[in-house]
Amino acid sequence: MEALKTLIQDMFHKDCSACTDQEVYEALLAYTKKMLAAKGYQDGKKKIYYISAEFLIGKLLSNNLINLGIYDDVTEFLRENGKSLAEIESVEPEPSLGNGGLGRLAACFLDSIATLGLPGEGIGLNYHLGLFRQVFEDNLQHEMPNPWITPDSWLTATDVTYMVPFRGFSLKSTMYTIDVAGYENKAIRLNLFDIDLADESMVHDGIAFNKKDILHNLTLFLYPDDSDEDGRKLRIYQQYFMVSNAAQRILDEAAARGSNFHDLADYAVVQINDTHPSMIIPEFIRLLGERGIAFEEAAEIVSHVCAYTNHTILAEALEKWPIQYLEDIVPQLVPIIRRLDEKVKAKYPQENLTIIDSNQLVHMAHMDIHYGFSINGVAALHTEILKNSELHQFYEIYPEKFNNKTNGITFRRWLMYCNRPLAKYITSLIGDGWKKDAAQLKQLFDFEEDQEVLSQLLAIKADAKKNCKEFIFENTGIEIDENSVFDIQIKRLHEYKRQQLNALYVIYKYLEIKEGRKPERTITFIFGAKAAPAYYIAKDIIHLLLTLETLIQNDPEVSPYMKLVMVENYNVSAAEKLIPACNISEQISLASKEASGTGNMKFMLNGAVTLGTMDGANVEISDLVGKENIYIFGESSDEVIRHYEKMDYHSRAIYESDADIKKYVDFIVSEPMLKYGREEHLRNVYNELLNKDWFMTLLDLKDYIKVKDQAFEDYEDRTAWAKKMLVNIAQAGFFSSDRTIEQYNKDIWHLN
Ligand code: 4GP
Repeated sequence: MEALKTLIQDMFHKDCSACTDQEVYEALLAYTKKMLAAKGYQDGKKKIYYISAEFLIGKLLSNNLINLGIYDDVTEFLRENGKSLAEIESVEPEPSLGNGGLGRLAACFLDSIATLGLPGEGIGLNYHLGLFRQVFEDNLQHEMPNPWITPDSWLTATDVTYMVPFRGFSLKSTMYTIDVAGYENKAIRLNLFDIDLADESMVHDGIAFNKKDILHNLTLFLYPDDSDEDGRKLRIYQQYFMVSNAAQRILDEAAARGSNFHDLADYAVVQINDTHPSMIIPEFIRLLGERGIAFEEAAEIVSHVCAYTNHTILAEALEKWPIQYLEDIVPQLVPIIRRLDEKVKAKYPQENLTIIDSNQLVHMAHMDIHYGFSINGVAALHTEILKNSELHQFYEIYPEKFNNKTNGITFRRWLMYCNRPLAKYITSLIGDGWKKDAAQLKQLFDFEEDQEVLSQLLAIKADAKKNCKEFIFENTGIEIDENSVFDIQIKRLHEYKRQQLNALYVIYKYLEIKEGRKPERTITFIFGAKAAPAYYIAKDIIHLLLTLETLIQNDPEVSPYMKLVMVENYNVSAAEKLIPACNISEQISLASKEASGTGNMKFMLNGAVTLGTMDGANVEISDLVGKENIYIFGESSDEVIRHYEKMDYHSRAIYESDADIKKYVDFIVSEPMLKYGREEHLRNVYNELLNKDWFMTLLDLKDYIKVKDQAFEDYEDRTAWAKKMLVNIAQAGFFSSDRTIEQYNKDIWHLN
């Protein structure tokens, strides 16, 4: 630590102990950046470019210290100087460059690519104000800008710049880099492109701004409101800016490594993360044209470079842009897309395979599938659904392109960092081979009957809950009982994820307590979720949850037995505090709708037991841990798909035929709720459940209540519960993103 000591002296002319937390943070930042740069970057002839609209990287300081192998030394050095790393970390702003699973997956993947020593980089945009910062006021969500770029940040400006042409003007870009450390390995880069004239001062009244002022607004926000035409067009500006920069950089780098472009596929592979980067396909063809390669060959080259990952079957995410928008914004791409479409139509005239449909909409995913060489889903069930229903027509013509890559998470952040006591304890039992070879966690099975180990697992969980209690108090002002069961649902707010189902359970429990049936142990229901600003019903569901929070808090008959807390501005840092403390992990999406989920994996790894539907990666979790170590409820995905096909699901019929369900749903707009909530918002949720309920909440409600009650009952047998925890941890190895990335490399990327 001598070097750090000297650096602090040089920077601030005083000892560490005399520095402020801000100063120590700045010194650690400089120190870590230097160490990362000194390690150099992974190199190789062929490189993976992971292009994504989101990279939800979280705070980086501790993670980098861990991956550099100096976390313990630095912690000790700080302690000697009267400082705590936890406090210094609170100075670090969290970049809000992502929305949810898609973005966090991209961040885990970068960690694993670096750790496995693969040549690669991430490419995205440098959003100055992130997604948004969530603020609760009057039990409603408000959105505020979420700035994160400070003079001392992980971003380093580079001299890489490109010109990106739009109709009527061009924009100059600058590339910024964030180094992502591999665990005990070199770093790779996350490259974020930006415009030079981004003007944060144009933002007013929360997150409103002039959507037409592209010269100044292009990189202000991730996912700007697309409820009007200007918003949708802004998204196209952003997407093209991202992929044109990416394509120019990839061609430059390939050329520098010796490519003549005809052999581009030997130098570069592009993973298109969801459909936001799809325009890279025509952009490559355009740029190859400028470099003397004719259309037919260029299309062929690109088809060997680009691979596409689908992250959801929800129509809203399978983007379809009016061709007129592309004419208005990137006219240079339109003749290329038309030619790509003509080639497809010449071979496959069916309407459901076209790139440009009869309504003049460009189907981005269709372009990816026709002109990419691989398409993968993100969990076994999801890939089967893609093959058998959602994208069946493509599977019929390109069966060889389809493959599954079940998601994973980096154990460096999601265990070694966020739950150090558990990580240490595991190492004391089985050594530290699991840090690089997660399958070794299975060795924990040797301790399944060991009472001492089981009680240690419970003790570590109890400590994590104490810490979490403090975090929750700081965040919400509510004091929770650390001995209560922590039941946690943290994820984007979306009707398909069914936070409303969980809310109906809370109502059921509230009414039970009111009627004198008290739970054996206090329950703490914990939520964290942001709703997209223009997704009104999602915001109404947040209002429902916050209203329940207030109602319970103000009801002395109920609050000793249950609490509901909704964490404000849920983000990666909050997840790191909540996940180690969780007892029951809520993964309750409507079967068939959650592509994979990755929160489910994080919870399992930290010894929570899943309560979920047979959806996404829950299916694989269930196969691994066995039915005794997971709580499964609800209709199967096959049945759900059949309901959609037959259009025979009517929530109102369930409501009318079941007095209990009616009672819970009616409670949403009852007098006690209206005392704390706003009728308009609560009634929206009520009406939605009764008249539409597109994600079949009421279908699964009874079974959910039954199985959840069973989980709470089982929790009381502490030894049996500890065994469930152990089995979940022992089987979590499969969900390491190192395993996922090895599979991407073996089946798709072929690096090294
Ligand atoms: C998410 C899916 O909803 C989630 O199931 C999956 O685990 C994650 O991608 C990573 O593959 N999708 C999104 C999105 O976040 O915006 O479509």
